Amino acid sequence: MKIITTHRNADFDALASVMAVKILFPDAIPVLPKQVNPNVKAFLSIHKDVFNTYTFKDVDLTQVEQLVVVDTNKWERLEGMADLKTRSDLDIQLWDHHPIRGNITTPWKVCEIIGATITLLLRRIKHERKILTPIQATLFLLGIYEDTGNLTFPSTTAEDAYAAAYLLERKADLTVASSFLRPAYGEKQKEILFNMLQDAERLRIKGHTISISHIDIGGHVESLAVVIRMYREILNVDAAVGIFSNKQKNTCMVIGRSHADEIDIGLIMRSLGGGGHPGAGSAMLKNSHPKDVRDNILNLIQGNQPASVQISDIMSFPVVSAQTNDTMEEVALLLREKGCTGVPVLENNELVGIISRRDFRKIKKTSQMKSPVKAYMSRKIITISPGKSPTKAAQKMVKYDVGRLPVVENDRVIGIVTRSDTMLYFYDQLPD
Ligand SMILES: [Mn+2]
Repeated sequence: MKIITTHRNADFDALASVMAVKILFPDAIPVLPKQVNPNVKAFLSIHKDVFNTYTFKDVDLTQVEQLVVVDTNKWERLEGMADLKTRSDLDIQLWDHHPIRGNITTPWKVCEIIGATITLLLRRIKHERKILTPIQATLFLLGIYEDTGNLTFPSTTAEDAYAAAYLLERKADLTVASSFLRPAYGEKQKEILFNMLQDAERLRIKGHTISISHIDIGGHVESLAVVIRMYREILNVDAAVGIFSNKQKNTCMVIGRSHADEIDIGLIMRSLGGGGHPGAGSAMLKNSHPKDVRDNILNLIQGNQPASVQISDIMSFPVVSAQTNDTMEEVALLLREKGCTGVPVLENNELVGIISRRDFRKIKKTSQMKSPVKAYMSRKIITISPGKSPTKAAQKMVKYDVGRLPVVENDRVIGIVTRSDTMLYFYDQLPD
């Protein structure tokens, strides 16, 4: 007899992987732990007839010759399989995507670090040209989406995304899938937000409003970043920090968000050993008392110098510029030669406009290329000073819908910062 099993509190990746093995080995018996996570339970209650499963009590373990384990590599995470652990004649197959090696040892394994175990199984299913029903495709898609946070977790690989595309081709139903995926903001998150709002501490530091709350969550809760975002919005403060302690483990998860340039959350979180970018970040602290964590954060905000990285660090200079009487032809050459998409236009060293590639669309006849740049340039000049932060530059670009900001100091253009400069800065700041 051949059985397939997975970890306790089976999630969609676990159930999907069990069912995928069943497609590869139709005579194998799927054995699920009694405890499965609530969404999987809801899914199974509707799909019971399609996905027939058993518990370890339904099978005579002494008859088992082959054991296929999916989505875990640890004996202690299986239910009712202890007797098999010591059987030397047992043939074990392992399919898993966890980076930390466990104690289920077998030469027959497919273990790779990838977004979801089901992706590894789909590789085999595709190779063997097995046919999937839309319902199977839907379950497998749920496995990928749940384990990769809808393909957003850093652990997601290109192969996970290709596998998702393959399942959509096989008619996976997105309406069904999304109704079973855990909503980012559920009952638990609502309760935490409500408690945080009730005892939110509201402070004013260096002209900015800041709210900070501590709450003991006693375990792992997902989507806390969503809770903090709502918390900041509801309290309408410049920056918000949540300290989520776990008394049993003696840990504190700190998550922050900021809309103020002068409060760089990423910088603060890096000081605490975490990471992030100026607008959002988090840190995990061990053996810290929430009260000390709070004091520490407030100290960091107090002493937080203006943004650590300033526009002067990311701007380009010297500035390539055009003069108002230059012809459009000359400017076109200049842009091509310097590889820029736009330049400031000066008159007597004073900034009077901006000309960009887009402005060339206004030209209808070739003769117009002889016209001076001042006829086509944009006179809407949005500038920034060198001491401001990249966040501020990004905000201005979005607000005024411009792709470049001349950097002005004492009425002189000393540099230029473009959309791609600010984007590069933010991409560098993303945590691994
Ligand atoms: Mn998994």
